[in-house]
Amino acid sequence: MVNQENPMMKYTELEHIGSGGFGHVVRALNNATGGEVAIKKINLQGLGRKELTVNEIVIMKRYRSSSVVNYLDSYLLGEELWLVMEYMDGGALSDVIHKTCLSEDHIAAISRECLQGLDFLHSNDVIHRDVKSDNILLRTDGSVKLTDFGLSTQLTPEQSRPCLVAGTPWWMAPEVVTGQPYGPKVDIWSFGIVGVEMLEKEPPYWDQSHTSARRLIATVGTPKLRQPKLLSALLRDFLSCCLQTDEERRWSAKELLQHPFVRFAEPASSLVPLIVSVKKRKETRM
Ligand code: 3AM
Repeated sequence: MVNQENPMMKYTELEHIGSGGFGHVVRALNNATGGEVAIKKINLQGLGRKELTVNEIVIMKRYRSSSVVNYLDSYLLGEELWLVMEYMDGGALSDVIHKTCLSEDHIAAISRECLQGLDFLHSNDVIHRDVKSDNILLRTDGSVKLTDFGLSTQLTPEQSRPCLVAGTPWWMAPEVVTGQPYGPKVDIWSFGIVGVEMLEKEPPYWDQSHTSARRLIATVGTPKLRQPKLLSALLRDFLSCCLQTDEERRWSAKELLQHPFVRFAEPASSLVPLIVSVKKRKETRM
């Protein structure tokens, strides 16, 4: 499944980008092409880490699109797996959310790009299962892409409605936290929570523990917005279509792409000044 060559000959590491429970990510140069890549160095020794990594590679290799971060190569170095993927120079949406204030126009354009990614995955019977602003990456050309497929699942005729509780608690849909069988629309709920993050900088119940957040999601249903009166009626309606407790009434990615909030959104290039300004601010603080 992995490339047998020595990646040290092929790539030159440039800088450490960040770390997570899995290991860390570096920016590197492909010596042959001069192009930049991101290398996720995954420590395979953690609990369940091998399964998550194999899953991530299988899904990334199988599904390529302009709205998902594309897989380039992978290498095994002892207990470390190097996952080489396209480099997203604008960083994560979570960073943009924390460093600036997004306008409704920005939210609409980002939403359309994310929904295109979700529509692509769902049309291929894949559920991402960990949609959150940390897993949405940006590029300074305005592109917005989904990443981190470790928890994603490929639906099959035998397993078309999983019930395994998977994801990050605050973003989980009610049917996930209550252990019901679920479908691709769990990603739409999580995406609705990303909408709340874009407005309020954090998901609902962020100050609560995992357990309390899950209990509140199960009992409260659609979360209340802090200042709904400050939002346009279109944005409020769009979020309510994403955050329907009843899966049947929750819109699909394809339907949401037709919602007027998203349909009349500015092109992705309108996000360039925002992404570039956040990147510059990060660089000057380094
Ligand atoms: O630690 P921060 O949040 O700054 O956004 C990801 C996160 O950054 C970044 O690596 C860190 C650890 O996950 N990251 C992940 N994949 C990336 C990619 N393909 C990436 N940055 C750029 N391109």
